[in-house]
Amino acid sequence: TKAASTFAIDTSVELFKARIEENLIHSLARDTTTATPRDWWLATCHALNDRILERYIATQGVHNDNNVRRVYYLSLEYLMGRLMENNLVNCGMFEIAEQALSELGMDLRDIGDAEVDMGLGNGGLGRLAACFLDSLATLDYPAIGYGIHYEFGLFRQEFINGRQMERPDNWLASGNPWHIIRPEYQVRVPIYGHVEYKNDDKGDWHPAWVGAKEIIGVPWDIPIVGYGAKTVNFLRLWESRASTEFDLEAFNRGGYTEAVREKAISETISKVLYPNDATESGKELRLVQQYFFVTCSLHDIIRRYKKSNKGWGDFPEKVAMQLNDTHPAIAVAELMRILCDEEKLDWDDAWTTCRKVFSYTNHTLLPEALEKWSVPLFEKVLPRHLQIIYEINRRFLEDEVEAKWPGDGKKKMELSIIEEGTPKMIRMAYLAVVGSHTVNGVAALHTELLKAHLFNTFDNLYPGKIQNKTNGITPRRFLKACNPELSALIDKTVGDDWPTDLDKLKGLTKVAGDAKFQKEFMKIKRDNKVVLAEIIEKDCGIKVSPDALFDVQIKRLHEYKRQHLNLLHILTRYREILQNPNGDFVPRVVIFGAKAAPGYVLAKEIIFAINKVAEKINNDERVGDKLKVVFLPNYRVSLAERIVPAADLSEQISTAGKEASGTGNMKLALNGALTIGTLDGANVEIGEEVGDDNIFIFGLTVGEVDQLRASGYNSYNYYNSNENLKAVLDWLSSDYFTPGNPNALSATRKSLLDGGDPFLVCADYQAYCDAQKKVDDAFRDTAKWAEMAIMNTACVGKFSSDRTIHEYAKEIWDLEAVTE
Ligand code: DL6
Repeated sequence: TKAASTFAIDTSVELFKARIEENLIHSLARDTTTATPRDWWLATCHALNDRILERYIATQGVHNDNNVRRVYYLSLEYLMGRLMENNLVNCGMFEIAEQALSELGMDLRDIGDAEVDMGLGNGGLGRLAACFLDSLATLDYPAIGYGIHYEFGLFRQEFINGRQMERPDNWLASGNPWHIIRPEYQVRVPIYGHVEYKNDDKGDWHPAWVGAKEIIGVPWDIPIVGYGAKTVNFLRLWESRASTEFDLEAFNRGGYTEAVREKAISETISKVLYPNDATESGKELRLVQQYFFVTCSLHDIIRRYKKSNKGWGDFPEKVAMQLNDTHPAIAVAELMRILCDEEKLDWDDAWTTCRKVFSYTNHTLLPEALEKWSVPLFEKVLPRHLQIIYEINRRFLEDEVEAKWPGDGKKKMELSIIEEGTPKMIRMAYLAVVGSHTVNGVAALHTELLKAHLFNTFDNLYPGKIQNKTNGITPRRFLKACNPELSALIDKTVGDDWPTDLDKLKGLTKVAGDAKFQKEFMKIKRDNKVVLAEIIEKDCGIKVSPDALFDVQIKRLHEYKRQHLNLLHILTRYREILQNPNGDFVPRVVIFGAKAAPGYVLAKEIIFAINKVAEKINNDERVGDKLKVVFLPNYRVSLAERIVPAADLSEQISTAGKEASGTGNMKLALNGALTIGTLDGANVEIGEEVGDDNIFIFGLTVGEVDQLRASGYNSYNYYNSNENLKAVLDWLSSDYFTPGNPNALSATRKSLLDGGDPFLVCADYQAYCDAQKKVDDAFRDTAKWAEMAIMNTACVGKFSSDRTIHEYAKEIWDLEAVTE
């Protein structure tokens, strides 16, 4: 076994400089006088990569030689963002690179802007996967992520006249220095076809999947560098290719274009990420994507297992697989197919194996986000898997459900993986629950609600199977790298080991009341606000004052997240300013970042409304600096890294019971923003950690939401009895914000009144406005605000993804760290 420590990371500025120059010439055919920022970025990445790949080889050597147990994270999404800065920080090379580039006349931050985000995810779920990879490598857990090498990631968002336009995200266009193609591990994937029964030598009949089309999966590997660069794991992403370059027959007939058509269809599979964060209703290509990456990954896992092991007995000893939501849940049926049809295990042994390796994370309670596939579609794409799912279901209902509730047909209907109806539907969440040994929610409240509602009967059937694993975020990217000044202040105050031991931040509580520390802390916040103000001016043409309160709501646009509640408060404040132009208002900049799913009409109308209201307010001289509204286009990880360090207030205002956890809430609190939020998702736990005095909680609780609904919610009652609410809603259907076009913004009002207000915006409106007044009062007292902000940074150590990953490793995966 090669000791991983044989390879040291470069530590000298001179050496690194030489590497950059060498790469400019030899990899990019440039010298220092002709290089563009993109060339400098690539040369720096290549220089760093040399070191990373040595560590990668060392880590994989140790893992393979010792035949270690690994966790495989199966996820359709990874929102990685940019990699250069993060890799430099994790390799301990950031200052060296900064110095080397500065001696070469370049600025590290500037060249870093040449890197296009790797945006292969929609939002929280994909970013969580990326944070988990960072923590797994940092904590030396043997882990491999599997997913799809989408040619186009999440769309680029532009605003034209205030409306969202989607543009393709061609993230590979300027080259990618991080991924390595591995054609030797390509996998052949059968799909479509039908099932026939074939006779074996002993006269027994066996199902055989025949007539399938074949596609090829080619893997690309991205090294994942842990903090300290001891361990380098990797993310393996599958690209789909045609199994034959051309249909030769068509080609010979002169049908050149037909011949190429087949190839193009196969390559469509990994072409584009579906841009919905919650739902994807029944699209065949989406099912094909799920199956494609699952079967490629399973075959790869099995190939690796067979290299070092004989038979199947040890498979559950060596392999743990985490299903990130139901998107990879087809893996349960696919592993059964491989074990029974290809490897000839009997059903019971295969099933025992399956249940020992899989575990499943649920990320949502929204009914429309719970994946179901219609049986006819499923049968067309995966005929053999449909049979297997029916058999899993039959045994589950006849053995387990019958044993627990004998003769109870209703329970069987309720728990069946197949939902009756026309057409019948396959409930993927149920398949995942039945096929896994453990199921988890992503925050304490979410897990409680899973057990009380969605999976209540499963919780009775399998007590203890459903666990909580509260989400976390990596403090390397979301504090150390994105907020270097604050990090340096923290190093100076509590020592520099907090990036891997975030509870160390607790030490800051001692200085939270100290005037000198408060001054330093708030000066850094202000400097970060200056940087963000420059971005706002550049991207939106709006000048904002860094002395105003920066009020931030950054997340996907969704009714349940209630950006429109924020809009109603903006309108309320605007009215107050107009009614009392000389009033003493706390200046505010309300900042939004959000993409709407392209087909989500109301979400796009809400974006339009915010942009139009912003335009009016920002140009109203009576308002001046008292209120500015900014919608930054194309919200993405790298933009979040600029917004988060500059935020004063974090908007976490979902309807209670709807946000599974949230992770933006954690990033903002860690960087000293105070939360205004409902008792939803992880807000509850953030409140417990920072204390009631350091958070602004408002609104209906889950219990109150249920009660209100049960008693017959009518938003008109609030509209008719609240003068301000009535005024701002009516304002939206006037032509005040869209002169000459009175109904241009009325979609929001309509959904809140005639549409029944499904997310109780009207019910929470007054409590929200009251809480915003408390925010103003707190912000006026600068020392008090500073103390509260410091307390937030100090008290959110729990939300390091290292804590989350340790819990998964211990309580779900039974995984040991490997350090040679
Ligand atoms: O667990 C990560 C993240 C949570 O923090 C968010 O609260 C939740 O909305 C999000 N869920 C999804 C839904 N996707 N599906 N299905 O992205 O997960």
